[in-house]
Amino acid sequence: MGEIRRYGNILVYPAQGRLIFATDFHGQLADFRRVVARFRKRMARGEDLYLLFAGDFVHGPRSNQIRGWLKADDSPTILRELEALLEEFPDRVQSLLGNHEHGHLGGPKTQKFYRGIEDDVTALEERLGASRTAEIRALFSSFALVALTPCGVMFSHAAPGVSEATLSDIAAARLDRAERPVMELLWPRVVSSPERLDATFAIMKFGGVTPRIAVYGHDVVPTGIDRNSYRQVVISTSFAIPDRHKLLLELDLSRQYEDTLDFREGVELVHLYPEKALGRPLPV
Ligand SMILES: [Mn+2]
Repeated sequence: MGEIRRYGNILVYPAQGRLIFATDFHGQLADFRRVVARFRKRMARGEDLYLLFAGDFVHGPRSNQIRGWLKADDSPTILRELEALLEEFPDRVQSLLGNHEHGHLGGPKTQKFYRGIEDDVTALEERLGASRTAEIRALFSSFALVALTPCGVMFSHAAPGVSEATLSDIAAARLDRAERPVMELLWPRVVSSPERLDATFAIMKFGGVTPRIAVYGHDVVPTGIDRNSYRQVVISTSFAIPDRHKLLLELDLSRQYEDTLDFREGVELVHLYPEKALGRPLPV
């Protein structure tokens, strides 16, 4: 079996096994548990499996914002269960930093739910108390910024519109500040031009592999996936979309993906709630 190598803020996956990618829970506990249950079940069967999150576990709706697909904010429970999962599977479960976690380390304090009141970071830290806040800051400090795979796919929290940084700048970037390469990986909703994407992929070349596809979360795609590009794709696993559209990406790390058309429904694109999406359960 292979193993993940880590160079500062960069994770590099092996060319074998399967990788499940899920992102952007924003305190939606049932979705998080569903992903974890799937992972545990398959690990118990002895699969060579990895689970990669792309951050934004925290900050959910205020009580008066709960309606429709927005469930109560269970961020504190998600973080507890995430810590337990990371402890149980240190070589198999990883997370990238989201902009909402970055706010707890020194990045901009997000105002997704607490706009006009305070901010999401302060609200959660008050809820957690001082000692627990210190623990979750330590947890977030351990997150990576980018995950690279030999199959041609790179992962980040947001659209990776990196401009001038080198790979070693990104590997060494401090997470407790709002430095440019960090902000360029945590905030854009799309890479704005083909040239910018080419430049990012060139920067992310590692071990002879230049990424061909960027996969990220951050934005909310109501249908679970934004397929507007062959080279970059948003996956929505949880927050603010109907259960029937909640989506995981699952890759075979031993193969090569040339463009997003290689992501097939039911193979790479896996419904979180297949029984709601397809009217029947999938085998796993
Ligand atoms: Mn985000």
